[in-house]
Amino acid sequence: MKRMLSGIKPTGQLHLGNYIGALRNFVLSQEEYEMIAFIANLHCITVPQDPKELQKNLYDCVALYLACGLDPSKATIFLQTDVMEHAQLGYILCCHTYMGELNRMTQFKDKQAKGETNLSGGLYTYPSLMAADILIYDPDFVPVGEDQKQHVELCRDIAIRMNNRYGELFKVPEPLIPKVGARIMSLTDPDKKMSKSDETNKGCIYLLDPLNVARKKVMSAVTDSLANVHYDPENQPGIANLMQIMSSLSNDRPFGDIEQEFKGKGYGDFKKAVAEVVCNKLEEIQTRYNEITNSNLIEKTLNEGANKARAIASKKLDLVQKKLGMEIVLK
Ligand code: ATP
Ligand code: LTN
Repeated sequence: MKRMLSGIKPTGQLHLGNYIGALRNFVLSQEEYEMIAFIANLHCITVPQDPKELQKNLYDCVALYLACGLDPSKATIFLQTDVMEHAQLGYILCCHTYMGELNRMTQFKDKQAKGETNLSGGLYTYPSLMAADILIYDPDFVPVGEDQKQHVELCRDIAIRMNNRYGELFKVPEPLIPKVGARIMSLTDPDKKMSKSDETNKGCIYLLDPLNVARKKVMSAVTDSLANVHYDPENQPGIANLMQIMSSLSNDRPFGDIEQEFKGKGYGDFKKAVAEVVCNKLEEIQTRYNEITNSNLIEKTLNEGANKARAIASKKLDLVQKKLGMEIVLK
């Protein structure tokens, strides 16, 4: 069985972009692949966090993994900090990553360009830790949204470099980017990606938003004056974004089919239909979330997940350290 691995940072509340671009695909993949899904709680402290808020986000993130349909009997679900091998391999990979490569990573460059001061060393070297998260499990595929493609490509380069230098160490994984929904845009500014760090909160639909709030956000989404429900991301980015949301949440319904249904109808009718699809999905997720938070499923899932993950990760770390000559091999 082919293996898949991915993670999400609990830096804030999970939103519809995280669901459509990543989480939904983890859930679909668990049927066909051996799915490993972790919570990247080391990555989130690369920027300052309020400890109380982080704790709440962390808990919700695990609960939402399960509420969105990840099944602990099929997928391995765990916290990054429960498998310490990630950080150790992260350091080793950091020593095999060039500063020139890290300088090219857009996530760091964007923050620097915005003039943000006191950026941490952890933020700078984060792609090496992400490479370790992946390579320590030898996955075949890494399902992520568009913004993470560059990091998975760097991970491949590090794997190839180390395989060439030390002999076969790592499988070289492929990023898996969904055809529709890899970059869900903000509802208030369809040129910007839907993001946890949305200052107004109006452009971002959180998975735990009350349904009336989510409905209002969709109804106020920025569109255009062309009055035509047509898939044209360049000239009608707002409408294209709503079509992507509708399509992904209704079993990848074809755009042509959506265009046909709303031919000659106003944007009001279209938005109402999108809001309906979004609210139905949120309601399903939130009902399950409430059941999970009232059970002991989270603790059990994380304990079992960490044990399974540790067994794989410790073998790989051992192999890497041996191949690099870092361990004493008794004669
Ligand atoms: P944010 O920018 O919203 O804080 P992020 O991309 O920095 O989020 P994560 O929350 O860890 O970090 O992302 C988890 C997964 O969700 C990644 O695979 C990422 O590519 C995907 N993702 C994040 N935002 C979107 C979006 N707007 N559309 C599609 N996929 C997304
Ligand atoms: N960098 C990712 C989260 C992440 C990840 C990973 C994704 C950390 N480690 C390994 C896939 C595989 C993000 O910011 N979204």
